[in-house]
Amino acid sequence: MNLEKIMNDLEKKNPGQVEYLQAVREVLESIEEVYNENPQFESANIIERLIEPDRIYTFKICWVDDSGKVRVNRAYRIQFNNAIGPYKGGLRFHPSVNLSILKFLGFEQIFKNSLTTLPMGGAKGGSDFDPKGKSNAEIMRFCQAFMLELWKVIGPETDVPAGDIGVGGREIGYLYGMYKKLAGENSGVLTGKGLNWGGSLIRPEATGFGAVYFAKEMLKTKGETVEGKTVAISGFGNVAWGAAIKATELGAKVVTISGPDGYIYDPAGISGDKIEYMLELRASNQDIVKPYSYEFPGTNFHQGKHPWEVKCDIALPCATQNELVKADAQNLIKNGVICVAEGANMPCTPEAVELFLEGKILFAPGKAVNAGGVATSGLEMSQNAMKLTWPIKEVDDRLHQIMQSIHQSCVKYGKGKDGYVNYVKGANVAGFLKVANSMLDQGVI
Ligand code: NDP
Ligand code: 2IT
Repeated sequence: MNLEKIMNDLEKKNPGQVEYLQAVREVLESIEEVYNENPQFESANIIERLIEPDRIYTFKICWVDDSGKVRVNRAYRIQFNNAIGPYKGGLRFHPSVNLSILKFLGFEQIFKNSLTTLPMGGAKGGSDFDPKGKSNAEIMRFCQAFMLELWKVIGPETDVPAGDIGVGGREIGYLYGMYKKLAGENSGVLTGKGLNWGGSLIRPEATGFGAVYFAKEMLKTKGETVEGKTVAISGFGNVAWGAAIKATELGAKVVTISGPDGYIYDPAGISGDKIEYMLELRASNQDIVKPYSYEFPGTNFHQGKHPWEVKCDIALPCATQNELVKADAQNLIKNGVICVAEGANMPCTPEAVELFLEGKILFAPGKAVNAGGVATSGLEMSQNAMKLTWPIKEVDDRLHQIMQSIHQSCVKYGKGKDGYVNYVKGANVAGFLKVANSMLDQGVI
């Protein structure tokens, strides 16, 4: 593999798409060795076929705000690769959304979904719509307008969207309602649905639960447990709150959460009623982080700072891409961090990842750690297809098993001669091999 040539060509074709280029480089560096050992991949030009999405839909969303003003947003759906199953991946509503961010997410999703053991291809979509400060009625009108376009290109056997940043249960409800009306069928085309209308138990908390299950497996390789550990978490969204609940349940103390404007440090631990309080604020679209520091005495809000300056044993970045930079990694290492598990997609910059790997810290990438979310989406699809609802225990047991299986795959392909597991390499190689071999089996299409 001529990695630099591939990257140069990709950059020429996709100028300025920094996040996308970052995600591709990471995967190619990891798989270079296994790729070179298997000349059949090169003969079938697998890399070039993998780094070009199958198709990208771009569309305009027009909607009317509460003051009667007509607003216009840009939206996308990227169907990246369906070698192992229908396209599958979330929708992100955030003002930063652009083609580079969605391509990086769609590309990562191919390998993540491959790791889950379930038959799902990779996709991502979303819009530069900013849900912050919008009324419930505005959110509904936007979601309906979004689906007026999207419904034409999705379906339960073709492409199954879900949530991501800015898209949770409420948005999935509005999107699903409109899909059903337009398509005239009720086959569960979105995942993350409400429990009364086809959703799966555990899906809302699955990404965070799965991340903690994965961290538990990582710690086990060092004879350690989650119990008694201090945990720093960033964000307080879908992923972060599930992780906070599960880490607390397993006996750890969660001491931070964050938003874009800073973080909260709560030395007494963020659990129980405190999580309930934040979920209530979140449900009514209110700011969470600052009010928390007023509500609970003994806690501090650190304006403009990252939580990674706090001493912790386990760090779970659960907010957004490239939020944990080199200086943060240096702080964490200096303070004796044992395990860094990415709850978000690509939250650590390449420089930060390099420091963790050099320092032989237990470090695992989002595509392995947060795969429990999409895996449980896959379980929701299975339940919809069977017209059944599994009890909590069944879904949770399956999620647990899937996270253990992903961990085993990472160890299988990432363990070095010195015994240190490079989870980045392990996840990328395991995810890649299944997809590449499926592409070989199915010919040039
Ligand atoms: P949410 O929108 O529910 O939460 C995102 C959280 O991150 C919010 O607390 C938000 O704060 C905070 N945040 C956003 N931007 C920044 C920033 N620049 N700096 C600090 N904090 C920020 O999203 P999710 O929890 O769903 O997603 C979080 C991450 O997890 C993303 O990377 C996503 O791709 C990934 N992921 C999500 C899955 C899912 O099932 N939802 C599955 C797998 C991965 P505020 O609300 O104040 O803006
Ligand atoms: O990044 C992700 O894996 C998600 N946002 C969840 C995707 C899904 O289809 O459940």
